[in-house]
Amino acid sequence: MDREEALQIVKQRISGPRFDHTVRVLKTALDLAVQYGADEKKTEIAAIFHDYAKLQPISELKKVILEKKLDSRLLDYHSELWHGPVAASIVQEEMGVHDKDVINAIRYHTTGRAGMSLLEKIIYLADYIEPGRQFPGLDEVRALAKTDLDLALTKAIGNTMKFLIDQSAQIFPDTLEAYNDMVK
Ligand code: DGI
Ligand code: FE
Ligand code: FE
Ligand code: FE
Repeated sequence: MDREEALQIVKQRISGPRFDHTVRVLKTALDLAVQYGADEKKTEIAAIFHDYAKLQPISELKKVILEKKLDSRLLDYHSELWHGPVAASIVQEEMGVHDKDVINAIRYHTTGRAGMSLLEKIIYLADYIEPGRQFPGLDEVRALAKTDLDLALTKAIGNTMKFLIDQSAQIFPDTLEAYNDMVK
């Protein structure tokens, strides 16, 4: 599947601001891929599809998690975490994308996990620093991304955890494990 075809498929499901976000993530991820030596074709497909399930109703996301036997722990955590694993499942089964690394980059783009691949790191970080985002500490992460991918990712995951703790929100185990693995 080429870039234009993938963008057309995604645009049918997530138009408007969410599609614009996807295009910015694509651009940001490709810049990171060039800089850090990741496969550009894989980066393209992962970035374009990462939020494919973002606008699906929670009830539909839940249905896919149950039917496709995705990580059942997700159901005990915030529904915000469900769209990555569901998108990964749909992209694998319906779009014929079978590259494990691409599928994992989509699946773990919200939480991260221990032992992230270069592509997984790039998609997580591109989603966090794309130019349309603005939250505290973002300029520091953007600057770090230009020189040190791992340091930037560590900051991004740490900032996300601080944000969750400030709201007394639950932290999904993969998020914590990603952080612990990065600072090890
Ligand atoms: O889909 P996007 O908005 O582009 O971004 P995303 O998929 O990274 O989702 C970001 C949201 O996910 C943000 O509000 C923080 C939240 N999040 C990330 N890790 C966790 C989490 N929320 C909970 N409750 N627990 C987590 O571990
Ligand atoms: Fe997302
Ligand atoms: Fe993210
Ligand atoms: Fe996103």
